[in-house]
Amino acid sequence: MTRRLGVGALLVLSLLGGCGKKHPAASPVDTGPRLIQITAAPGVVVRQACTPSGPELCFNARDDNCNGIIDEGCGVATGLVQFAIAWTQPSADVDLEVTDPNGELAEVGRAAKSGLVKDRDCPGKSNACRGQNMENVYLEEGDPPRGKYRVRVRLEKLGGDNPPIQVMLGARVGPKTYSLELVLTKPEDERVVVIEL
Ligand SMILES: [Ca+2]
Ligand SMILES: [Ca+2]
Repeated sequence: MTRRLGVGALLVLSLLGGCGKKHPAASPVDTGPRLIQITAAPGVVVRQACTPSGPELCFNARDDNCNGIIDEGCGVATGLVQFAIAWTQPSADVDLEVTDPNGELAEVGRAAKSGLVKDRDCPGKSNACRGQNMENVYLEEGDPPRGKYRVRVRLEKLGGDNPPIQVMLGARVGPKTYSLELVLTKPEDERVVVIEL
């Protein structure tokens, strides 16, 4: 814990210019969560700059209109921290597993101590997601713990669909969104992304 705080402080200092002098206190609007860095497995395409592609589309885990919110107006819950995945094959079972800086896994139906909760598990029993496969983990309330969020995207089973499975991973940190793309080719294939704030 001490080491993590130390590294975070160093990075923040370097972002501020790293001269080691005292800086004026940040204004209250600047105290929300901010991205420090994204560390992705090889093959994961990371887009840190949002490029608007038109009106917001539902259930694609993208901030299409770059307003800082993923899939707004679609009944998808969001918070100051959010991770979402989407894929188009109806039967493939892809899992989003997010572990917060405390080492706790966000699960459906139970908020972690950090406030992180998962609210969709697709394709779900009896086709509950109706072919709109999206999994969503978000901060229900409060200020998110700073540190490393480990995001694992894993292909559980193909369910009769043909590989490869292209997965869009969207991340929201405070007022900004980030887009990542990855490809899973066989069952138990997985990619890990670490998002530090
Ligand atoms: Ca949006
Ligand atoms: Ca969208």
